[in-house]
Order: sequence, then C-alpha cells, then structure tokens
Amino acid sequence: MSFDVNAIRAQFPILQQSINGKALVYLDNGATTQKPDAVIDAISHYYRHDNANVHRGAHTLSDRATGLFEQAREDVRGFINAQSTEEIIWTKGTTEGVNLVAFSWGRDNLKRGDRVLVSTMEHHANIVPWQLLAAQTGAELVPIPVDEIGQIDLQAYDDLLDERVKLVSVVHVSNALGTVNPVKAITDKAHAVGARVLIDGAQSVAHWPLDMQALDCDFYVFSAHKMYGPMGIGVLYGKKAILDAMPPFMGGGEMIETVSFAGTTFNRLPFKFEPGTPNVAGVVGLGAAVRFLQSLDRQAVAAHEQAVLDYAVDRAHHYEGLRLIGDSDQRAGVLSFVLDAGHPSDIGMLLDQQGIAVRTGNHCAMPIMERYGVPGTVRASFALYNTREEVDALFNGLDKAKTFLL
Ligand code: C6P
Repeated sequence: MSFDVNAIRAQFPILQQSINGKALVYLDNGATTQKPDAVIDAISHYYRHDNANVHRGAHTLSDRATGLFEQAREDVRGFINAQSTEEIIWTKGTTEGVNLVAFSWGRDNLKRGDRVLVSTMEHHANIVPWQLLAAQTGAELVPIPVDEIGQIDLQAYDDLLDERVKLVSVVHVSNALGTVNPVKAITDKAHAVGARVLIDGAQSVAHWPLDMQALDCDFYVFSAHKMYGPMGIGVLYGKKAILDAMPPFMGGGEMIETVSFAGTTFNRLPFKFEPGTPNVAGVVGLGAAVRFLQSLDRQAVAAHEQAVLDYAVDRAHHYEGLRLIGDSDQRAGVLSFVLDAGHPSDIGMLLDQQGIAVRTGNHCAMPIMERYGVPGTVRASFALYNTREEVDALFNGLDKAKTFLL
C-alpha cells in the first residue's frame, strides 16, 4: 500500500470549501482534526438505525447498540495493543482521563511528602489536576525542566527521580512545541524507582501506531477528536491490575454491582469507571476513526506527514524574522513560532482572511510559554491530509500578513 493524499482529501467533505474566498488551508489539527466520511456516516447510520441505551434494554436495538459499543472497545484495544478490553475506559477526552487518574489513583496513593513529576511543556490538563490533588493530599508537584530547543532535560529528570516520586506524568508529543518525548526511556526510569507513569497521548495518537504492551506505561490518555473521530469521547488506558485496585471516580448507574443502604458493591472493569449513560454515538464514531486509520498504510502516512513537517521546518529556518518556539529534531505535527513583524493573534487573523486556519495564543500551556518568554505563538499543526502546497500557502500568507503589519 502507499499513500495518495488527494484520495484522502476527497474523503474529508469539510476540506472542499472556500473560506473568505480562498481554498481552505486547515492547519489547526492540534486543536481538532477534521472528520472523514467514514466517521460522519457511521455516526449518522447509528442514529438512523441503531440508537438505544447500552447494556440495559431487553430489545433488539439495545442489543445492537451494545454490540457496536463493545466492538469499538475491542477495536481501540487492538489499535493501541492493550492486553484486554478491561483496560479501555471511555472518557470525555484526554482531560477527563488525567482527572480520573488524579482523583481515583492519586487520592488513594499520594500523601504528604510524595512527589508527582510533570514536564514544563505540559498542557494545563496535565498540570492543574495534579495541583488540585496536591492541595488535597499534601503531595508536591515538581516540574522537570525543558532545554532551549524544547526537549525534556533528561539529566535533570534523572536527578529528580528518587523514592519520593510516586508518579511521572508527561506528554508524548507537545501541543505547543511539537517535541516527541522519549516516553519509553522516561517510563523505564520511573519504574526503576517504583513510580507509576501516565502518558498524555492527545497529540501522538493520530500520527503513528501505539503499543501499550511495548511501552509499558501504567496509564495512557487520548481524545478521539484529535484522531479524526468525534468530540466528547476519549480513552483512558490503564493496566488491569492497577485499575482493579483503584476506587471508582464517579458514582451512578452502570458502575455498580449491587446497591443498598447497607452498602454498595462495584461493577467489574471497565464498567466500574463508566457511570451513567455513555456517549454511544461518540464511541461508534471513534471505532470508525480507528478503522479508517487502520485501513491506511500507516508507515506511508507517517512518512508523508514527516515529509510535510520537515518541509515546513526547513522553510521556517530560512524565513526572516521568524523564531521557532521548540526546534527539536524529534518532532511531530506542530510548527510553533513567533514573528518579529507582529503579535501572534494579529497574524492569525490576517492568515484567516486568506483562508488559512492556525491557532494562536498560549495553547493551554502557559508554563512553557513563560519558559520561552513569549505570551503565545502562531501554531500550524498538521494532519495526514495536509500537503507541501499548503505549507507554501502558509508562508505566502505570512508574506502577505507582513505587508499589513510593517
Ligand atoms: N489541546 C490544542 O489546541 P481535550 O481537550 O481533553 O480533548 O485535550 C486536552 C489536551 C491535553 N493534552 C494535550 C497535549 C493537548 O494538546 C490537549 C488539547 C488542544 O492544543 C486544545 S487546548
């Protein structure tokens, strides 16, 4: 198999439009990716033919909805090579996954004097839950520094690792810099001091195949909407033995086995962590997104994405008055920069006038912006349907924006 980008683009109806009179150039995939026909159709088909509540009804539609719901769990299990579907917990997204671990595992396992390590490049979703937990438990949240080109300082990480560290929680690919972190080495080192490891996979899951058993992290979290699936659904992967020992995060229907005023017993995994009516259509859409990605030659997809990104990085290196924020050669999906010519938000607006969608601002990662002494950046973030021509459109757009700003 190989990769035909035009055939792929044809499967994304939203890309076939003009914005402000110009062909849309969508470079905000770090915020959310667009959805292929396969995902849109699966959700539409579900609502037209199969909609019902799951695990509850005594009727055919409920059986069908439950079948689709659990098949998607098996699809996701295979997609990330987890050992068992009991290790796949549906969440609203990455943010809820981190919060679930913080307030279930964290409350149960952390006490005064314990430490949680996160990197300085984390998204707020992997900082604030730990701060809230630290305030409740007396544990300490300690940032691992990041070097000038946007890589975790591994010497500093080694120096911080001791028996006080109970959890290391780091991002796989930074949404603000694009850095790909060496998560396997980080995981192994944390395990060597007895710490658990959570990896935030929000920005990695769309780019290359994941293998939970090889990576050996304890928790991995991601959102469907950043991998061509719908919003409002995501995954917490956790090792079965750890999830089994964790208390429920939220109480309600479905997560129980028996309820009485004398006491309640809880359902088995994964249902113990899934109270209430779930987002069944979201799960169906996520299953379709997984099958969409698996139908492609993922090595060819990764090679295409890398070639487009390398081209963008090369153009950025030669663009006068542009400073890259994050310039590691281990990079995926993201080009983050500031221009001498003007403020990121002005540049974003001027690009939008030319049909080019980027994100500007701090990208919910204020500590790393502070590390670089910038209030925010312009971020172009790429997906499998982007092309070199779109990179050229971005830089032509910057040229034009500069004429308005200077
Ligand atoms: N980053 C961006 O534009 P949710 O919102 O729960 O789906 O994902 C949160 C999240 C967590 N970690 C990382 C690394 C992320 O990139 C994100 C979401 C978007 O960069 C929206 S702020």
